[in-house]
Amino acid sequence: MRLKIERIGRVVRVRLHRPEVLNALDAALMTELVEALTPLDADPGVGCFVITGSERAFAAGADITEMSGKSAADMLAEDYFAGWEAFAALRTPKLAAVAGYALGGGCELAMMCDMIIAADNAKFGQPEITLGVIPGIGGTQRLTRLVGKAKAMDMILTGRLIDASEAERIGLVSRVVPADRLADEAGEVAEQIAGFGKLAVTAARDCVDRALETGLSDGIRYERRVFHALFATEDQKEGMRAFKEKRKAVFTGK
Ligand code: CO8
Repeated sequence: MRLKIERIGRVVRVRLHRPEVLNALDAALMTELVEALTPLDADPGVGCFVITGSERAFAAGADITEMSGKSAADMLAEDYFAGWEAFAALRTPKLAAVAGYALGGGCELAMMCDMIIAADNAKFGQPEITLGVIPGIGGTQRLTRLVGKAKAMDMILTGRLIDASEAERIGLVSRVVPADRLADEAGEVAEQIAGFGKLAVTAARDCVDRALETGLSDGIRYERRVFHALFATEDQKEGMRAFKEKRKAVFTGK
């Protein structure tokens, strides 16, 4: 087993567990992750995923040992790592809680999540250029959209690692916390998100993601239609009624 999965209420915490290789991401880990999370994604009782690693490494990249012997024909025939798209497409919010190394595919995995919370010892990087290749699980595309061309080129062309405070400054991560607070902070944020109505949460992340793919006026029109549609939900009625009654809303995801 390459994963340790624990469900606490509406939050599912997934710990990558290949300590002997700093959680290097191989095809088996990818398959295990997608197979474990797909049914949970469809479960209305699950409101947030937390993806995490060890204190030393979130993930030190794609598994170089597994990749090194492959030919271009192998890569094409297997469509190597296409399964990560299924992870990115999960609709339940995904929080990456990153301590230690998040390099190459590890940084890309964190960027596939909706938010990254970093421990103060976290290090992010896209060092693929040092191996004679380039990021291949979305790094050239997501990093550029998240932090802009200047920093993306700097990281991808030099392979330089950045620390947590630089990652926060350039907008790659949402929050930085002391390493011994990481699990608690991620758990609290996940619980908060999972406590809101799943329809509204799903709609909100869908609209934010749309901003990375579309022009402003199309994006605003899209947002407005989604906003209108949420008025068909019980959660909207409950949320606004609870506000007027000065009590905490109880969302049902309907
Ligand atoms: N793959 C396989 N094994 C790894 C990896 C990895 N990515 N990273 C570390 N390991 C192994 C090491 O080989 C070592 O094993 P052993 O004890 O048997 O020698 C063990 O983990 C511990 O690592 P180190 O001894 O190197 O630990 P250090 O603390 O000295 O260094 C580092 C930690 C800096 C993280 C170092 O291990 C390192 O540089 N790792 C590689 C980082 C890297 O280059 N990552 C990018 C990989 S390429 C990638 O992600 C491309 C994704 C695109 C694929 C798309 C396909 C379509």
